[in-house]
Amino acid sequence: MSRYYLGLDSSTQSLTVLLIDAESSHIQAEYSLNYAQELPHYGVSDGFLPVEIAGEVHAPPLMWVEALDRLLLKMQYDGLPMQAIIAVSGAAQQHGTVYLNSKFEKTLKTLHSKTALQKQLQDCFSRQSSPIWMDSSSSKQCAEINQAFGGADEVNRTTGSVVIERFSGPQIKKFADSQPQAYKQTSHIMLVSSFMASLFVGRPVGVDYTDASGTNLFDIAKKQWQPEILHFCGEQLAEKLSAAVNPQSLLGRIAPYFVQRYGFNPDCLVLPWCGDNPSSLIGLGLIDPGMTAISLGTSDTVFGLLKVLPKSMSPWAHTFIAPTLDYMSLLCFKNGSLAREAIRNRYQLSWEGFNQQLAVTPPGNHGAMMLPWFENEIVPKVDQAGVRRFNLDENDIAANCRAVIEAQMMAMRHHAELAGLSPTSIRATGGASQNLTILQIMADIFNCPVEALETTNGTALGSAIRAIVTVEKRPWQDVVNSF
Ligand code: ADP
Ligand code: XUL
Repeated sequence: MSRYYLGLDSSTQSLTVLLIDAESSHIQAEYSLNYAQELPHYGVSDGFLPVEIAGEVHAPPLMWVEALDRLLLKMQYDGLPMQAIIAVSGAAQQHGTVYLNSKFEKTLKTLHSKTALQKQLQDCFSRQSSPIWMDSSSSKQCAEINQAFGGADEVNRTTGSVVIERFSGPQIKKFADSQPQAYKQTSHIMLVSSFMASLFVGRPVGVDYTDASGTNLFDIAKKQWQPEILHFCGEQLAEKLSAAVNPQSLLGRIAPYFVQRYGFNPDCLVLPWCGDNPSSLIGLGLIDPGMTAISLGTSDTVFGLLKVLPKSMSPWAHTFIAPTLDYMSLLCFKNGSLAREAIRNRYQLSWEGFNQQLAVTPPGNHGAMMLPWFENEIVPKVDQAGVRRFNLDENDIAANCRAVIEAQMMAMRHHAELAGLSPTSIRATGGASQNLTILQIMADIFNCPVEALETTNGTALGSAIRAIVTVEKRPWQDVVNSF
């Protein structure tokens, strides 16, 4: 008999939902809603509002709520077995913060099933828009936190990351400092993940450990908020955030709103939501150290599981708590596909032509090297963009094509090792992972096997897997392998 689980992914540009059958280990249904296309009345493009003040990137939280209602309606309309869903879980874009007033708790408790969720919640926000992970406007607060807590290395050791603009702590401090009145009227501060989980369970819930580790406010060794940093970032912040929750716990049963409106079973269980990167760690099956994901997207990211915290924390990596309650390390390289494209375009090549150039140069490129920093780089921090060539003639097309790829792969390997990751097998995703010539260079430089995965929904799948593991008390290995 089928055992259904729902996994959601509230990402920057869209909401995705997967209906999974744990019995057959199949994805039964998949829906996705793009905010810009399907909810144009919120005025977002690419998932965020037009940027009015440099560095401030916000999104309207009601849009995420309406997207949820719309997707569930589609599922019900298509006759999916809502009544048979055992548990619901999800993951969301990390770091973004949602600010709610005192009406929120009561409204959630008394939701009417005849009125759309976003209509009932519209008066519940003490801040109408949410700063998201693309916001880089909190440099002042980052400097203040660093100064108060012994500098970047010290905060990194405790919270898993150096203080960084997009993380929730500096963002909350910026709101508390610049809009003290509105901050005072805020009863609950949530991350996108805990906000979405609260809707499902019909009461405000705390941030889960995985997403709490993307705030600069959480002690990742003790798995609890760091009280001094909380106090420094905002008055009564501990109360506004409430205690962090274990991602493998059950929050309770689904709110009556979803039972009456969409036909969920009143016994359907709700789990906490995670950060999207920790969730895709599971969705990609990376539950053993050594298994590493490399996503070759607009930017390149490298992440993998850590069983223990590294002795010295890399200043470039983010260390998060994983859904398995191990740790994970994540590195984000800004010069990814755009750097590869810049070289390809410089010599007017197609990807096929680019690959032919790679094929005529040997590994090691006769010692020719490039530092391909077309834009300011995050890992390592480079504030003066510019391509640096060593022993490399700009007119040598083949050597330049190989140099950009070898440079990226060597940087990824080097920084992965500094972050405590020792890749023994790599799962490659993202647009450029369809390029097998590039993946061969990755395999050569990391000296390990590389598999290309087709994973548009690894994040939502990771959440459904976490729900199955938690509810059915099955080993991670067993559930992950079955998918
Ligand atoms: P996003 O980060 O927006 O999700 P994607 O993972 O979709 O990005 O990757 C998009 C990128 O993939 C494009 O910028 C393009 O450079 C790259 N790409 C697509 N096809 C190839 C290819 N055959 N070889 C190398 N790169 C490719
Ligand atoms: C990770 C990060 C992004 C967001 C959006 O630190 O900022 O990957 O989670 O997906």
